Amino acid sequence: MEAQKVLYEESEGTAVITLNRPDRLNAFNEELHAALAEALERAEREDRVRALLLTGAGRAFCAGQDLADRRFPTGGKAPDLGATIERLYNPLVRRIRAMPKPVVCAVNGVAAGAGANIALACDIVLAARSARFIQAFCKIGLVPDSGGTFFLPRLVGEARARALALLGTPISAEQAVTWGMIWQLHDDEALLDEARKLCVQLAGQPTAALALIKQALQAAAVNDLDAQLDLERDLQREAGRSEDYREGVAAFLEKRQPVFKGR
Ligand code: T3D
Repeated sequence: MEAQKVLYEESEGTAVITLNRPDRLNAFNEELHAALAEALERAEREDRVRALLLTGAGRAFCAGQDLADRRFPTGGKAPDLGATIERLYNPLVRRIRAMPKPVVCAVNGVAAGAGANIALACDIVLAARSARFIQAFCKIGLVPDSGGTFFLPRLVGEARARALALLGTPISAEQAVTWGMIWQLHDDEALLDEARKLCVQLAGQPTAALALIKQALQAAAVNDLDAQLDLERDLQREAGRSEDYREGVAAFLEKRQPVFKGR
């Protein structure tokens, strides 16, 4: 029987989604894209899921597009990569960014090309000490996609983003933390446990408010201060009407732990 391209498991309010083509370093082919889209849709739909954890099977997180599917005969017609970006990669990045639940990425090994940028699209990124991030596109004559040209300069600054994109130099997990590109690094053996713990923590938080926080931060990338202040007002109005806010204030005043329901 053929192995599933994405593994899906739920526990303690977390959906663990594992890219599962380890022999190809979890490179994306059509099947992996389809399975990942389905897993993300499922995690979004299930009310009991309040945080998502994305990781890879084997020694890599993801090596980007499967280049074996991009072989074209000498003199043959070039593939329309714009079409695959439009149909597969852009919807994936948009889905992660718009996910109304926190998405944690545990980068368990090398993350190259679209694999690196999909990790950076997640809300909180942890990496194994042995992980590397590579903007591999320039090595094969392509442009960083999956939001790389958007996320990178915002995360690490223009100078570093330009060098990373133009040179394709691998960045260690340690360097990525030092530059503020990712949140934390952990020893390889500890990474998944730490990522699961983080997800359990997030799943116990007022997750409806976390969705609004994601919305505000996403909008801040394009808004001016006035527009952002207006948006904060509107989102705070919405948050203030939630059951979780009521519970949060009550628990604080009663000096007890809150029990949030994500509503
Ligand atoms: O096409 C479109 O639709 C547009 C969208 C593009 C998005 C993109 O992501 S473009 C960028 C594609 N990715 C790359 O260019 C990265 C290619 N891979 C590498 O540079 C290296 O493999 C790594 C740096 C990721 C890891 O290096 P290393 O030395 O640890 O492993 P390796 O020996 O190179 O790879 C192990 C195997 O995985 C090897 O196969 P083999 O020899 O054991 O049969 C290698 O060919 C295979 N592999 C790795 N990456 C890919 C891949 N096979 C197909 N596609 C890959 N991307």
